[in-house]
Amino acid sequence: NRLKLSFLERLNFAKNPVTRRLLQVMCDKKTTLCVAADVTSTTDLLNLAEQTGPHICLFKTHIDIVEDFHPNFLKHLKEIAERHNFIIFEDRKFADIGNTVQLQYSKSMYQISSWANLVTAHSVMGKGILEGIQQSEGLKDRGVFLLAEASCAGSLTDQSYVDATLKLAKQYPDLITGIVCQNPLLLEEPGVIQLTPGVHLESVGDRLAQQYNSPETVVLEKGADVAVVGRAITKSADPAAEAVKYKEVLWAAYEKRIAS
Ligand code: 5IU
Repeated sequence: NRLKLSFLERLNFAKNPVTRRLLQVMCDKKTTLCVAADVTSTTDLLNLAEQTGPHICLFKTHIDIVEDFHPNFLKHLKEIAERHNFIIFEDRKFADIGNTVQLQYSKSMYQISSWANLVTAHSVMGKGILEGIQQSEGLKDRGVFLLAEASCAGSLTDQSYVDATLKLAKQYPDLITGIVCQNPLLLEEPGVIQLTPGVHLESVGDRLAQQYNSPETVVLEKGADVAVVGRAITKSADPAAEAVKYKEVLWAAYEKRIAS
């Protein structure tokens, strides 16, 4: 069962190249922290990447909330990612037919496929989305996190949706990096990563239905491999110090999990 294996042991099971790179980064930097960079200016994005970079494995963007986007900005982000050894992850949540997703992924001013090694996709539309991503132009090494469950209250996903999502993921082992979910589910494949958002040390939620668990809870009870932390870090007075705090609590919980 994946929950008892070390990330290094799991590396050999991973079929997707970005998953292998991610597991290697996690081991090398001793971090399972993904920062959710929900900020709206390129300056704030680059500052956050610079400050949290040494402590994260994934830098998760929502490029369509950036108000002053310019393609030149991506050069800077990629340079920071290389220097601090983290992976850029655009949380695009693709949810259209394959042909449209292909255009959204590789065209527009964002050209996501040219700079983000990882993206998210909804499973609701079936295999077309995954085929569309797989067959697009762009970076050779690419991976998809498929959404099975959400952290927010009132989400419409039920057990049959979750089961169907896992079944779909299993059909694309070369493309799927992981599943976004809130429970250990039936996800037993050691080569697939569980990504879990909704993590905060101090708060239990926000005013728009977001729900939080502690880092220990998501790793030890909910099965998270990588934890997504947004405002707990981005809104803090010292994002770097806060990232260190989350990294350490998360890593200690992971070590406890594989030792127990
Ligand atoms: N996110 C969630 N919950 C989900 C999914 C994605 O919070 O179920 I799927 C995203 C949204 C945001 C980040 O970019 O993760 C969490 O940010 P906060 O830690 O600030 O709530």
